[in-house]
Amino acid sequence: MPNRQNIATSIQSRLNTKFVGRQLHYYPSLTSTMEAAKKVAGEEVVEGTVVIADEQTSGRGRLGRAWLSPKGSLAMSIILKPSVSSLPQLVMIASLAVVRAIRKVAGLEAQIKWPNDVLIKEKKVCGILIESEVKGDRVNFAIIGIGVNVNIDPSAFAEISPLATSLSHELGKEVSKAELAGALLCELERLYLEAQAGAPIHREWQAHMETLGRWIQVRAGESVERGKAETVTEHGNLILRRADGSLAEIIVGDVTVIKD
Ligand code: BT5
Repeated sequence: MPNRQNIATSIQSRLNTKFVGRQLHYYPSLTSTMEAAKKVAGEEVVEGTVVIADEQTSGRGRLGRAWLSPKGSLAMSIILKPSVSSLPQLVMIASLAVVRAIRKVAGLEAQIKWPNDVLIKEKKVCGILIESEVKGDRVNFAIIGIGVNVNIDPSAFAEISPLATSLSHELGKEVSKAELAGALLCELERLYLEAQAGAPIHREWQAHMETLGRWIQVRAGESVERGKAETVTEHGNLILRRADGSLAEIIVGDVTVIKD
């Protein structure tokens, strides 16, 4: 059984980053890497600090939903200090980094479901959660939470099995979590720096988005919009064409496909 030091070292030996993952806190088990990262972020913290756990006992999704992360999955949180204007790009950066890392390490093609899911063959392999603390026009910190089903058998978890997949399930063999984490952090830093320099990363994001061109319903609280998903804006908002031809710009919500 590798010890804490070995796993952190194994991930860090794969990094060619300037700052992401240079400080890395690894835990065999945590309630949620978001909580642990928030504690660290409240103190003096180096940008790019990463918290990784082998399993989470109370992993969380958006809007208080649960995220299942048994051993075999990858759960990590990355602390960043972006400008307020680049906050909306974090979900694009994270999901694109996941798509690139999955391709590189597992050789699998993944798609993005707006706004924060990564899918393989229409099933969820990764979820992303962004939490931030903003005071005025200053971001104290933003935390990107990424959960990837790496080496789990989705059929063993009734609550997610119809909608979820994992890399090992798709590939028929296990994938190195350290290799995936290393590749993911490298891609994430690259995209983050490119985005800060003004690169139009929404274009690559859009190219991987399976939601586009489909008739969908987007629910956000009480509000429901239906229409054909046409495009995304540079901030990652979804542009929907309603049946009457008018356009709606959606900032948040949960997507269900009505028809292709
Ligand atoms: C998400 O929320 O997809 C964001 C998940 C973020 C998880 C990471 S892990 C590291 C960090 N620490 C945390 O505590 N969280 C972050 P949402 O879009 O709300 O989707 C949640 C829904 O996905 C649940 O209601 C389930 O239906 C489904 N789900 C839960 N666990 C899953 C899993 N392992 N695989 C696929 N689907 C899952």
